Amino acid sequence: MSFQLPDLTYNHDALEPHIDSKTMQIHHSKHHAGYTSKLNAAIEGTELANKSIEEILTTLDMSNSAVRNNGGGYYNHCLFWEIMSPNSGGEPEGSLSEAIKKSFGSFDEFKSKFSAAAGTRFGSGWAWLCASPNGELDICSTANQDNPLMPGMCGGTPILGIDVWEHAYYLNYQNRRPDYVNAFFNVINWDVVSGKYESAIS
Ligand code: MN3
Repeated sequence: MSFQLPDLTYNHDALEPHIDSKTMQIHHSKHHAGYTSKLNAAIEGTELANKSIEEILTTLDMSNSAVRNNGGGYYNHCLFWEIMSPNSGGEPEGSLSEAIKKSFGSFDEFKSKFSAAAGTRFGSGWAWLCASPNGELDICSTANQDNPLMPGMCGGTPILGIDVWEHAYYLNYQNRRPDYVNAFFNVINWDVVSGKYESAIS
């Protein structure tokens, strides 16, 4: 079995002006495709070849840098494409909205903390919103292509993540990472994130 690069469910230009078409095209068809093929090469013929990506990451030998970097890159980008869509943004509803209020005080407070995590990650990495089985939410960030599923990371199930590698925003935003993070909030598909929250706590 090998991992496949997932198709985007929207066009490359669908997230404009927040994320530009050229960035989406290169990010998906070059970067994510590269992680996918390198992950497949790294697990071929090993005991990892028949495992799900979640199993691979939660039981990862962190010294296996090929699987750590490319398995993380594969999983992280799959989640990233999924939690964005055109005509979205705004705020979540229902139980996720309640959980955000309970864990952070308000949506604005959550946005501020998440943006700070994304803005202060030095170099390349990701910021995450994670859910614990008891319903609590937490924000963290990871370096490179690490993620919360890996041993020793911040823990919980990632339900929202933002890629803050320069390849995710540099064509349009150059050094202005905070502007990119702010724009990201206009393309978050909260229905998808809410679905991930429900799955993580049930
Ligand atoms: Mn990326």
